[in-house]
Amino acid sequence: MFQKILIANRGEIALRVLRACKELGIQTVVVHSTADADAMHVRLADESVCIGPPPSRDSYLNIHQIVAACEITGADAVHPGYGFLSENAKFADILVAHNITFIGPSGDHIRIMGDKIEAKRTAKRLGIPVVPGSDGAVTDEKEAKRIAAEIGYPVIIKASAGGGGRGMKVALTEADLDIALQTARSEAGAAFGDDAVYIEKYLQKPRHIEVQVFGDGFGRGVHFGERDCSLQRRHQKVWEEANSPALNAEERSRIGGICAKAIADLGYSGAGTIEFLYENGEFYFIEMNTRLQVEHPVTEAITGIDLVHEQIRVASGGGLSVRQEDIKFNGHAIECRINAEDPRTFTPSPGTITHFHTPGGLGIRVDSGVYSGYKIPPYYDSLIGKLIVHGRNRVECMMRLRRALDEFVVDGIKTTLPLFRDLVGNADIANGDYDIHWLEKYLAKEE
Ligand code: MV4
Repeated sequence: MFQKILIANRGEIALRVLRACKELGIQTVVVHSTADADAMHVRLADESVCIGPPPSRDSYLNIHQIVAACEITGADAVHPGYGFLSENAKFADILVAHNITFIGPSGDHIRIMGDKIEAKRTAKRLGIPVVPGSDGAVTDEKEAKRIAAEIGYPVIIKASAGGGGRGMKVALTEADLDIALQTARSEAGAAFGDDAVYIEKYLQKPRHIEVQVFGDGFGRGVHFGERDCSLQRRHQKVWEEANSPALNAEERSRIGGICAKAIADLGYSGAGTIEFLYENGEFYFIEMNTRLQVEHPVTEAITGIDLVHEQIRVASGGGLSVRQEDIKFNGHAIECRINAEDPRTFTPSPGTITHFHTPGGLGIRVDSGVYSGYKIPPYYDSLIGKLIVHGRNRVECMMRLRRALDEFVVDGIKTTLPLFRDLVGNADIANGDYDIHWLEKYLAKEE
């Protein structure tokens, strides 16, 4: 097991990883920018190293500074959290070259999944169902037309270096295709320095359902069920739940089994998330994330398994603490992302939190790095906390969520709490009847 882990992140996820390290008896080091000297992760860690000025590229993204912080403190492993360097293959490789363990998959697996064409090709080879479309990159307009005619309109053109919704263009008919292809390629070239694009059938009303997987580092793979992340705005998830209200146990076990086998065959190590669009009872792979995700606590709530413990165990060579048959799905969990933002426009609202009071009681978890008197710096993302609620079933979970939202107090700044108080009273949400466009339509109506 590791002696000392360096946490290369900030905010609630840095605290989340700190807690796991403390439980495992592992010493902790955090890094921080000058803007985060008063942050909770700095206060709770055994040691801290200031690695640079506020902008992320000079601090939390500065590989040399982070490697130096490892050398100075004698850390033998790095947990990257999510965002920042968590899916940076070069960072993973550099750590390995310095004899420091990256708590995550190999640089090569990160690289494959970061290239969306390569990721899709790999998924298909491993038996994961993918969205019908081109076999690889498409450059030629004639070829694009041939593929589009074959799969049928509408089609979507995506950047291979994109992901998370960046660099996509929809063509409703053949008349739109040339322009869509040209714009997608030139935008991809400008944004990512790589103009490779691919074509897919455009699914019009899917849900976003993702499967939590783990490779144990010894060629075995397991799944921890799925999360439904359809409630999002501009590709930012707002509300996530497990299980998906759209799936039954048979569908869960079928898609989970396919993913677990793929992870085993790939020889993948650590936590991963395989993202699907789900429409008319079918799953279509879109991307794989090679990190722990923001919404991992809903999976922890229904499985009772600490996913950060598992990440650390696997990275240290100790394998997983559970086999597939030990993983049971109990009840229902919902996560609300509390952002320091206007609840309608989502404009960031940094500043001082004058009063912060979190809800409690059975089935309630709050993961947050803020406190009363904390001043939110304007340099980073606006997530200030996550409310995760668990119940024996979805109805109980929703009742408990409504009550928890009533107890939650965040004064001094605007937050997305009022949006969640509206959503828990909405009939479609109560019925689990929503797709990836539901929230944006709802917000447009409420203007
Ligand atoms: C799609 C799609 C429809 N059809 N692909 C957006 C984020 C990126 N991960 C993939 N995305 C989409 N890919 C096909 N073939 C619709 C989206 C999409 C979306 C996906 C998941 C969650 C929210 C979304 C919002 C708009 C579009």
